[in-house]
Amino acid sequence: MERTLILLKPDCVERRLIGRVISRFEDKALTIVAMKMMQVTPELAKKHYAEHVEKPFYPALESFITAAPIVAMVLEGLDAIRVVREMLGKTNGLQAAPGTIRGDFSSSRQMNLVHASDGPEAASREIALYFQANELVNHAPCLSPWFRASDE
Ligand code: FUP
Repeated sequence: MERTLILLKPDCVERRLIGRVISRFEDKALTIVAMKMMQVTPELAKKHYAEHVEKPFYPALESFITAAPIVAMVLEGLDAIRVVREMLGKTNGLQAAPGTIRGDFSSSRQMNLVHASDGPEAASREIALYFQANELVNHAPCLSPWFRASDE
């Protein structure tokens, strides 16, 4: 099982797309193990986007990600990091394939609705940025036997 950090960004919250995006993850049998609504501070934004802080687009990115509440979530599932990234589609909504979340709802490079960790190291680092260990729930969903075989 893998865990990945998801942010429903300010554009997702303001456009009232929270429910529709979460439904896609539930439909795919990903398990929500943590979720909260919060406001990203400039300090947290700089930690989250540490690799981009020196880039020319960073000030605009920080303004955007701190402009309205977000919903932070941890999703769990087999191969969850790759599966969720593929569900989001390419970073730029104009290039994301139809059928992906960004491809269906975003027409922007910056306002691409959802963040998802891009690898295991990023997932561990990002989950720790947004959640305390005791905020992650451990449970075995009762429908699991109907989503995949026991040896998968
Ligand atoms: P992703 O891994 O898909 O979240 O994308 P990146 O790590 O490449 O970029 C992080 C965020 O910066 C993306 F959500 C989009 C945003 N961005 C801009 O706003 N302008 C740019 O020129 C490039 C990226």
